Amino acid sequence: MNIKKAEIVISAVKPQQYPKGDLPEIALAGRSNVGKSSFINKMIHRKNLARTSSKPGKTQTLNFYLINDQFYFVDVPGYGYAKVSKKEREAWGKMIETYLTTRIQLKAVVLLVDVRHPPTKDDIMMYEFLKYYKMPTIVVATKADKVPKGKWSKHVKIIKKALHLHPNDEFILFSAETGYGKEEAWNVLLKSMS
Ligand SMILES: Nc1nc2c(ncn2[C@@H]2O[C@H](COP(=O)(O)OP(=O)(O)OP(=O)(O)O)[C@@H](O)[C@H]2O)c(=O)[nH]1
Ligand SMILES: [Mg+2]
Repeated sequence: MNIKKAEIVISAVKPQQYPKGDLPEIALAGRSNVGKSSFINKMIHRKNLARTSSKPGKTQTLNFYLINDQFYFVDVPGYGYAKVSKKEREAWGKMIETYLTTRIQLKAVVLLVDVRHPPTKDDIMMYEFLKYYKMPTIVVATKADKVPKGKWSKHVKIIKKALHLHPNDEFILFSAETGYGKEEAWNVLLKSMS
């Protein structure tokens, strides 16, 4: 995929702020700090267009990144970040739910999980939520560089089993550090938008 142009269009908190038009959108969901913003940056080979941080809770709004004037990556705030108030958490939950359940332009959700660990309760809940709404989901197990190659298949098996991965859903092993899985991810993303 040749990226000629990538720009942030809006950080939205409510539907009136979502971009107009009917370009397809791919949303990134997952636990705080799992690597959603890093995934976007790696895919479009930009160092820091989507702001990343070693501190969880960096992304707090729905950030719409327009790629090649063709489609949007939508960076969604991560869940499972302890250091926010209950009220804040509820507000984020509503914002995310509204977007995921009402946005017609949304073609698929990339659900990122950490390949090092079994999915958390929140990961499983998120996946079930997406399946309840019949949302095409691409599970990306990221940070593959942090697990020795010989152990990849064992970790992958555990994740697929814990999620009860739906047969129609794609699963991709990925690393934002090395770029492993990037080409496969592009193939799957383009297919989901076609
Ligand atoms: N080694 C390694 N580190 C990664 C990878 N992906 C992300 N990271 C690191 O993990 C940390 C969190 O990455 P982010 O991309 O900011 O995570 P996020 O999911 O956007 O986090 P929030 O915006 O807080 O929800 C950063 O320090 C990244 O450098 C990966 O594939 N490999
Ligand atoms: Mg982020």
